[in-house]
Amino acid sequence: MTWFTLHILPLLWAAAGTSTWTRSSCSVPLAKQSLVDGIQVLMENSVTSSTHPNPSVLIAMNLAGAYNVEAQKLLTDKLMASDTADLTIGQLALTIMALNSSCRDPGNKVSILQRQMETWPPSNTGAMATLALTCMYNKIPEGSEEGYRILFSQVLEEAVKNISMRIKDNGIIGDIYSTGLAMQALSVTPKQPNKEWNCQKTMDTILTEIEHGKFHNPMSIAQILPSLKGKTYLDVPHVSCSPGHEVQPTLPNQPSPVPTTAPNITVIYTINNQLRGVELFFNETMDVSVKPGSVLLVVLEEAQRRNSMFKFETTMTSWGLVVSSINNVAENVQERTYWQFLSGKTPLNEGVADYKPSDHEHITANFTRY
Ligand code: B12
Repeated sequence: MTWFTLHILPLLWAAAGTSTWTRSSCSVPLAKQSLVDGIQVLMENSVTSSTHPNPSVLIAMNLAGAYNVEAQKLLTDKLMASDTADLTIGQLALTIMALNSSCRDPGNKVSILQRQMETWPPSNTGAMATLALTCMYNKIPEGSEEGYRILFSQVLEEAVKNISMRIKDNGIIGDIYSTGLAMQALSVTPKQPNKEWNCQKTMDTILTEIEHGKFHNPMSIAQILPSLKGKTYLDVPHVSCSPGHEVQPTLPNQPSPVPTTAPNITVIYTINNQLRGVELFFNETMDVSVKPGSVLLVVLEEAQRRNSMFKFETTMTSWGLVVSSINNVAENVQERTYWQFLSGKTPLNEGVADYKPSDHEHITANFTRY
């Protein structure tokens, strides 16, 4: 995605700029506040000493005002200690931003990032790019060469146009998991969206999705929470780090899942590779029986258990487990190949550890390019 942003944003963010259009304002209604508290607590409690430190979670926690101070400290310390050699350029940029949001000095991480950026081919689309461009646009000093401002203005306009095209009638921008960052972008950009944007409608639809349990993955929460709190990544330099209001909200008890005696469901699972090497072409299908409510990962495990051709490998990322290889055919960043998951012909909008297939659903893992 927007590597561009992820790198320059931590270096160049600035105070929110002057707006040249009237944006619609929005906020979480009081009656729905507990929903937002609920997902924040869920996100904060995902931070443990054994989990991989996620900088986006720390940024969200600090922008929202952390409840769990221990988790905040643990995450800050882990990110502080992280070895830059283990991080991609985007992860390094997010780590620097996260440390800044905790009022910690990222030290030599910034110069390492700067050096990496010199040989990094930027691609600049999407919400993060809009945030970074806005940040830089707001920093262009008065009296600097006009061409510079015009250039930024044009690129920003293009980026905002791309986001505007994705605004749906129910307020969702792209899909529910891209809406958080898109909201941030539209709420700071000096450029008017090409399509009218009703922020409250977006917020209300997202709150309904939260009510339906669609935001349980900590990373999905980290990307939506700032917008629900009226914050954006451009607010990071203004975060106050003095101890404050860390009182955990009292939340209604979550109903614990009742053990089910319902019969198993059948998921039709296909693995398909038509991309790599003649000897590796395959298209295999298996009916897999699992407990109702199982996530797709359980289907994959059961398929692997029954037939070695369905063997797969996973890699841990900020969003959780990615299926990186099936039947010895592995994703490859240089070749831009990956295993895409579909239900019927529709790509899934969640990963295998979150998506719950229904009875007789046909899931395909298709090796393809992005
Ligand atoms: C780029 C991207 C991809 C690329 C990543 C390859 C690469 N080297 O760049 C590709 C095309 C491979 C990809 C695949 C998928 N993606 Co994707 N992806 C993104 C995107 C646009 C940016 C991620 C990024 O670069 N972050 C910045 C870097 C610095 O952070 P990072 O943590 O190092 O990034 C890594 C993870 O994000 C990981 N990743 C990317 N997508 C996904 C999806 C899942 C489920 C997991 C666990 C990890 C993961 O790959 C990145 C590079 O290693 C995000 C959008 C977003 N809002 O985050 C969607 C996003 C994370 N992807 C999403 C989805 C659904 C998928 C797929 C499941 C789609 C599908 N139908 O198959 C698959 C994964 C399938 C699998 N094999 O397990 C959703 C996740 C929503 C959710 N609730 O889980 C997002 C939020 C898009 C959206 N709005 O719907 N993705």
